Amino acid sequence: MERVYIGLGSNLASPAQQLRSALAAMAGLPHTQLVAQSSLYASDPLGPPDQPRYVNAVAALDTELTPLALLDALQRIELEQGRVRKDERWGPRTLDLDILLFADRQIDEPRLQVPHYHMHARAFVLYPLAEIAAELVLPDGRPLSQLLAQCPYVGLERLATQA
Ligand code: ROI
Repeated sequence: MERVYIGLGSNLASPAQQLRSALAAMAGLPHTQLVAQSSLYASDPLGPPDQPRYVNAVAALDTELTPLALLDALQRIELEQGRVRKDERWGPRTLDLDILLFADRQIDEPRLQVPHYHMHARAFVLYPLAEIAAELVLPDGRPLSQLLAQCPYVGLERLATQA
């Protein structure tokens, strides 16, 4: 089993419900256990500002799937929940499931880069992640606490509703 962290995001079609459905779907993946989930957070959109606020969360899975098999499974969940890939860069989306970390692996393949390129400076990733893995150290040796210290808690709001 390897510990994997998944970033969840949505800003269309009942975002909180999208995340709840995705968490349930991930919990049902073969050879995989959902071991922790953060609170849901409302977050200001990164990218074009003329789109709704996002709801974000992070989940921890233990899995025996390979990274690409897990990626396939997550993309299937995105599609099953109605995701349509649009051309607009950084536009709104019904559901994003990103592999943030896969144990301490560093993966650089055309379909998959891990750690996720943009996780290091995104409050809507780092703060939910810290909720479920405060002591985490990234594959390059940087502690999560160091990334948090450099990433202000701005545009982010922890929601009372539980995932
Ligand atoms: N902005 C926020 N706040 N949350 C996201 O999950 C998110 N995802 C994206 C882009 C469009 C970059 N902006 C986001 O893919």
